[in-house]
Amino acid sequence: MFAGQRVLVTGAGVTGRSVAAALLGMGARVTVTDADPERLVGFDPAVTLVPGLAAVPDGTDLVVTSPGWGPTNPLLTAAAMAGVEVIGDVELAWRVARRPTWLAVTGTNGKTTTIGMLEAVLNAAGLDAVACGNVGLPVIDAVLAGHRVLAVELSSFQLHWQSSLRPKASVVLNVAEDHLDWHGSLDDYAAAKGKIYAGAEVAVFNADDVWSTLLSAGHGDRVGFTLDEPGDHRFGIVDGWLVDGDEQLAEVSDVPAPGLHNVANALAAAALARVLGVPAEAVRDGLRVFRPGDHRAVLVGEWNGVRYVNDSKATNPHAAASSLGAYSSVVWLVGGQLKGASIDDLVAEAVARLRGVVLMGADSDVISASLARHAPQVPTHRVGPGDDDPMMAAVRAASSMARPGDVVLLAPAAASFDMFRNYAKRGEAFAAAVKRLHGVA
Ligand code: UMA
Repeated sequence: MFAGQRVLVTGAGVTGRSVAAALLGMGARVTVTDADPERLVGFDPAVTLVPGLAAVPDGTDLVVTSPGWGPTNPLLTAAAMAGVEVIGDVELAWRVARRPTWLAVTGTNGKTTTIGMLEAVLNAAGLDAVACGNVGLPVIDAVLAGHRVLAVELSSFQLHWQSSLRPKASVVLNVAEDHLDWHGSLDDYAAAKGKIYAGAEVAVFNADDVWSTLLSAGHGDRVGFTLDEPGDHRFGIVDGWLVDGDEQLAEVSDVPAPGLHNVANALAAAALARVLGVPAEAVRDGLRVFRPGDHRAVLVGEWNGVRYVNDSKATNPHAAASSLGAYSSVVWLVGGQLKGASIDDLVAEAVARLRGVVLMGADSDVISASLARHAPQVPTHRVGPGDDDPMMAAVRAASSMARPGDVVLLAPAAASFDMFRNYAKRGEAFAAAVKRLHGVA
């Protein structure tokens, strides 16, 4: 399909590497560019590597972009102006093979947890299914590996760059402010998310989320889930059971992750899996074996009656709200890059739970102003930009505020890139600082 075509791959990260290798394997003539020359190493010698490419090379047939490249990137707009098609890695994977069954998940929060649950449930039913996409394994790799079912996590970036995807079933878990710096507005962000429903045979929607309900309207066979009794919808909770209509699937206590939002994620995973006829026992068994990923509400340890919880994956206010909602008395470590999102509602909602707040990172001024407006009585500590071990300083300050029974919670409500390589590194720094403070390892 791509033999002899000249394809420009933008980005030499996780996606670009897989895409370049796949295209080369299909006989394409591949050029890769990246703003960071140090990323252009370790490629097959047949790939042309050009750091910081400013113009699309003559004769280029197609551009395949990595998801992090925004729509206003000058190279991508130049390609579009020159009439060269620009697609993302997910679109490429879809064009390469439609044979596997695609079950697709997006949403501001809970995507990775839901995908993990879905993969576990499908595997418990004996299906050859793999979690891929934004979760870390590029979709093209999952496609070329020949898996029968793809549990695909799609980010709004990936959805923006795809156009013809037709999943067997799709879900938007929820929509709240995030990535506004990339998309420009909440409407554009939500519209990108909504593209997951275009052409889906079954549109699973969260009846408790307005955006999910709206975006799914008019698409495929609609299947709703709710944290209430199902009522008009198929999936819900009755007497502590996750149900599909009259059939009991699993007990709420089978969901191995804290908080009601994770029960909603489990319902979404069950609804998608049931589209493939998975039996109730497999839903229960899959949920029981699933383990939430690192940095998602992970208990680091308990000292002097204070629990230390790492939820570094809470990279936007909506995720942090769910995280804070799981505990009654919290010393909250917050801060980083808000990406244009407002934090006011979160602070106003959380105020009754806050023993104290420790602030760090780029948008500390914005968060501090919000705390002054909505939680002036809550003690706060700000970690200065000049501190040479900011996470240790933050943990030490949080620990001195905490009382027995409290949770010291890293739920930053913001991206990590101002201070760390990614949210995983931030979470690791937190766990290491907590352990060092208590003389462990
Ligand atoms: N780059 C440029 N110019 C740009 C932007 C980036 O040259 O304008 C280069 C960078 O120097 C880097 C490369 O592009 O070398 C990075 O590309 P990328 O940002 O698309 O990242 P990948 O390494 O390809 O990883 C991507 C996803 N990252 C993003 O969408 C930002 C990963 O999701 C995903 O796991 C991976 O593809 C496999 O599908 C991460 C993420 O943070 C976990 N996702 C966001 C989220 O979940 O909130 C959307």
